[in-house]
Amino acid sequence: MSARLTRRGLLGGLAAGGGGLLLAGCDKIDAAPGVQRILGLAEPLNLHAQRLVSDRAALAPEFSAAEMSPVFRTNGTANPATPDYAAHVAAGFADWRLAVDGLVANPLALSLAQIRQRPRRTQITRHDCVEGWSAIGQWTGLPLGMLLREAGLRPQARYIVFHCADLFRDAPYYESIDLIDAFHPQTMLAWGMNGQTLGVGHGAPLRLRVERQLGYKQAKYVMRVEAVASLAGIAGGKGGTWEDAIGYQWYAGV
Ligand SMILES: Nc1nc2c(c(=O)[nH]1)N[C@H]1C(S)=C(S)[C@@H](COP(=O)(O)O)O[C@H]1N2
Ligand SMILES: [Mo]
Repeated sequence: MSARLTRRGLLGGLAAGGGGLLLAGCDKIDAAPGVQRILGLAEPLNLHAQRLVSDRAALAPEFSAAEMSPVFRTNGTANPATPDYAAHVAAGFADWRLAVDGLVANPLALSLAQIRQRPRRTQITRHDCVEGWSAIGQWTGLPLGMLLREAGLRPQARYIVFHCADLFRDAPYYESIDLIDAFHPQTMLAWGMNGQTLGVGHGAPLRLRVERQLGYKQAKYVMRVEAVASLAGIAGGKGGTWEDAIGYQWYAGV
């Protein structure tokens, strides 16, 4: 049975609750004689499930400096150009604050200087856009998990939503990820790119890097990080601007 389970099928079963997975197993072996037999079959299924869960924790490939793309194009918004954003650019983001709120014990409002003073991680990864281009670049930033631990997620929190400065069809661009990706060691709010301060084209002052997923998940111009229990009440309810607009997958694994 485990050999016939597709990745999607098993994850669906897990998402619906472990009970569904076990029940499916029990249905299959109902006729089999003896409890020994049931225990014997349950074990490989659990190992398989475990492997899929740890797969989500695997690192995205990292590259050497020599492999970096000479040109990393911009895509989507290259400048939010709202009066608010333009004022922040003019001031060098001196008065800008990142809001961390929603289902957190300690809401935060951090300056860019405070964010840059916190622990940082640097990684060289490949960005894959669904429109058919890729680029390898170096990102430096604050691991998102550290920020969330500082804010203290409430137990009801299940998703992290990123609210951006740019507008798409008059609504702010937004994206969201689950807590597995939020606490993944390579997931960060990047303020540096290719050894320089992150520029306007690539999402200044702060953009998400969630390295196991496609380009449109990499929210630029992040103004606010919100912890929520459900995505249903936010914008179109599908967890992101492109998910709402044209039905792109919410989980866009690469
Ligand atoms: N706020 C915001 N984030 C965004 C987008 C956007 O239009 N607005 N475009 C997305 C898409 S489709 C891609 S491929 C990447 C492009 O990032 P880059 O401009 O740094 O290459 O940003 C993603 N994040
Ligand atoms: Mo993209």
